[in-house]
Amino acid sequence: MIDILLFAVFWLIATLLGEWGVHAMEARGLYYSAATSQALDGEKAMAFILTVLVPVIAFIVVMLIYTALRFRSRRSLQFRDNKMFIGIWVLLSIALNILFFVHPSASALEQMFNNEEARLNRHDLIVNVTARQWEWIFSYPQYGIQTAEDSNGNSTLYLPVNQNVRFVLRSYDPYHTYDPNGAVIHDFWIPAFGLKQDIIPGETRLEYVHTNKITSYDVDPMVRVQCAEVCGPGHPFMEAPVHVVSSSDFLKWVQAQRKLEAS
Ligand SMILES: [Cu+2]
Repeated sequence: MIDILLFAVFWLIATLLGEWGVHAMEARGLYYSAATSQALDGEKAMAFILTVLVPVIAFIVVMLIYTALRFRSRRSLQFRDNKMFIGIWVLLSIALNILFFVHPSASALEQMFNNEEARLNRHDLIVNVTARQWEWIFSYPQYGIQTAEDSNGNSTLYLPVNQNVRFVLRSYDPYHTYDPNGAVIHDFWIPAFGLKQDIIPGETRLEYVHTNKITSYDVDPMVRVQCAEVCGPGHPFMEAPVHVVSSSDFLKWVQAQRKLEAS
């Protein structure tokens, strides 16, 4: 009896410490500071799973340490034949898995699809993304920008804040000397956007985000486009900085890009 009480006390302490740690991490952004509403949904889902799992992990770790120290002798208590303990353990594991499948996985996906349908309209910013070995090409058909580049000629992605953005993703190589269609699979990944999508040659894929924070690669390395599918020797360098700016700064950038392309 005293063992169960002691174990309960240790389990409670470990759980409280773990929950405190999860919430401290969550307050600082779990892995990245989310820059789109989709990334925020993902972060919330991750925080929910961690919150539920902390007592389970604490139970296992405390149980391992406690039993190893307390029941070292040969005349130890054995749980091996305790059918009720095994039954409860297996049933709880199945229940937890079903819970996570329904919430947050399926519920968050449904919410994302609903948000997307509700928000999509003809005022969305369209960005055509072309992946080639080994470079990203961003064009803005609504603004007549063919290739968004900085003054050094490197691809950059500029987006206004609080804006619905539709990415049209293609793998194609307009600069290829003999076969523009001889493309390979790439993967469009912006960590801070909670967005990752394979780009298959011959296919056009769409992705949608709603930007909700002014940020850029200059302050956070997670705010960048990174190829996430090994696509040849240049793969690790296939990245481009992202800038989420105010709408007036975005229009200024559009003007500057047009001048750059006209020159
Ligand atoms: Cu690639």
